[in-house]
Amino acid sequence: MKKTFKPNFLWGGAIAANQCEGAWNVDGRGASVADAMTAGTKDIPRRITLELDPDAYYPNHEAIDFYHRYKEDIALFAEMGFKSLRLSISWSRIYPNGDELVPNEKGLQFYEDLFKELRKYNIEPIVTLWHNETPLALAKNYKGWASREVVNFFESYSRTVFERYKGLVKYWITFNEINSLIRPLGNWNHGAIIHEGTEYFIDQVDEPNMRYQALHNQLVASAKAVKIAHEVSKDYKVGCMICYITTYPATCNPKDILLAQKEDKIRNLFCSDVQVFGEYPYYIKNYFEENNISFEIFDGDEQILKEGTVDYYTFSYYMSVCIGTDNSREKVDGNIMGGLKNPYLAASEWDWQIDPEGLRWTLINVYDRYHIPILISENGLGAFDKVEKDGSIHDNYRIDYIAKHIKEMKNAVAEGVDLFGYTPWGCIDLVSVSTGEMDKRYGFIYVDKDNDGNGTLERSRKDSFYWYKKVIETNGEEL
Ligand code: BGP
Repeated sequence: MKKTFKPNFLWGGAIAANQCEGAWNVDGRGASVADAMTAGTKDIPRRITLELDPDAYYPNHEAIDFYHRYKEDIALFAEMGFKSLRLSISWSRIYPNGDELVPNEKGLQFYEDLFKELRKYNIEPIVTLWHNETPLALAKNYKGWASREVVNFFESYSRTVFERYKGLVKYWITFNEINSLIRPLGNWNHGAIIHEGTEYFIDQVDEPNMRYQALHNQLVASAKAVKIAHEVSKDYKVGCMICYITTYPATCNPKDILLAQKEDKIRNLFCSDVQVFGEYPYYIKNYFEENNISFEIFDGDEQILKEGTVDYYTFSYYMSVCIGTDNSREKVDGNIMGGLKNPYLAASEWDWQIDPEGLRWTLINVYDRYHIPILISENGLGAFDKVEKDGSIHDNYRIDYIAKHIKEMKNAVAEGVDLFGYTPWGCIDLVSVSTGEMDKRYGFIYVDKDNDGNGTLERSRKDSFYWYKKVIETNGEEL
């Protein structure tokens, strides 16, 4: 019998509050760390400014104004036949400074209305509690996630939303790409940590011990959130979310094989090992020792990690890299971390290597390890789009990218991987994290806005919109 996607497969798309909502200071919302990042491009790095620079442009402040236009956007998702939408709650809409005792009702009401709107169309919300946006005040007053108090604030925030949205939400994800803190790049938008001397997002001053303290605190906060969710409702399912950048050995030299295996564990598997198995894996202890990394594990933390293991696994997948011992080989950049160039692969205009078969490899690798249901919570191609005179957008490159990835998902499912959903990233154009651009577009829906903030914000359907609609209609049979 031919194996294919489950009949109730969660086809959909993914967005994040800070990259689409805008309305950054509306209805009582406080600023988040994302609001302190200026616009950039592939060649001009984003700056981090604790105080607003009146001469700079901050693309997240307005983003695509999803806050005011969500009904129109959800209607378009429904037209494509979405069964799910992965989206996030902006913490600073609920607790503007992060440390208040009472939540902001207007923020809570916004998400209630939003979830109800999704339910109207039978779109299942998959809600990320934290997607790269800690309240800015926690960065300024508490050293961000390096401070233990932030774990308590996050606990109140998660309890508030779990209680409020009972009956409206079933699937939760705790932290987006939690493994980002294994790299200095994660300091700001993941750790809410800034050191004197940091100016640019891509080149941050780093204190590894503090960064790993922040990561530990997030792992504990994630486990606490899982526990609370399960206490609040037995219907809640909570997942982890990993930025998986698949690591191939650059050659068949055993030294490369060993190095690639090690990197795969440190970069990709360590955090989910904690979140799925409930404890720090053996190899990370060696890694900490070798790299003189130390941080505080508080009384009771180990128990919390054990009790707060996730129900399902999710990951973002955009690309793969090669890992090898020969440093003279050509390097490539990547999402949160790069590696060596793979001569067999083409790359996007932002140099992310395109590797659909790597998605199959990764699905199998992860399922072999964890044996729990998997959802691909991000995947997609950031590309420039050209609007024709008649308003049409022929994004066949995007169709080609996604079709090839879905084909490999299907191959993994045929092998027996328990995949229950696919939410490609930026199903509507939104602000890029790495560069702050609008022109790095992922959407099936085009938004008329440019890198400098000009445009009508009008939405229109790209060719991929009609194509993806067919994919969903045929449950992935017609690609
Ligand atoms: C992931 C983030 C997303 C998204 C995506 C694409 O790392 O979880 O928020 O932005 O990458 O990255 P970019 O926006 O830099 O193209």
